[in-house]
Amino acid sequence: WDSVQNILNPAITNENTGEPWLLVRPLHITDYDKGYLQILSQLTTVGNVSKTEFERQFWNMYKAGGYYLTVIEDTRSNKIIGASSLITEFKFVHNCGLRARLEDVVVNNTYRGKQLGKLIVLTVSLLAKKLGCYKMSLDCKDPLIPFYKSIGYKLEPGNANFMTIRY
Ligand code: 16G
Repeated sequence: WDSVQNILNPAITNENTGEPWLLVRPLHITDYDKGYLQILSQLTTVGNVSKTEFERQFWNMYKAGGYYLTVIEDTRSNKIIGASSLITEFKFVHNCGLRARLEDVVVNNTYRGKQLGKLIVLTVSLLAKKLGCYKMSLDCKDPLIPFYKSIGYKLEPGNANFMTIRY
């Protein structure tokens, strides 16, 4: 996580938010107590995840490598108020390239309208670029398409199909 901090630090200053009490930083294992999962539950089903399960999964991600989970903390309340994840994958294609996925982007609904979504997505997008990823992709609900378009993501003609199989 230190290396992530080093990459992020020049680009992310508190001035970016215009509200110096808002801090953009990597997820920390103690963020279970700062409401990280409550924030994610504004995006989708989280389920009943105990602190032990959270910590085990945190270390699974740490050991696997390639997970850059980023949060915004309101340091006045010590609560996580936004999140965004960059996940990287090694590939053989694109000259043994590195591919990035944007996942689990959410900003607490009481903090919306402050461009924090943009800030946190641009943060991890910049990180993906610095890591040398050849592309970053995401899937989202239809109403969010204009938001992602506004920060440079494009629907790829003939290649914009998102398919899933659920288990
Ligand atoms: C959105 C999210 C994805 C998240 C999913 C949850 C972004 C860019 N995309 O697609 O990361 O995991 O919603 O929905 O944040 P699900 O529970 O239906 O998979």
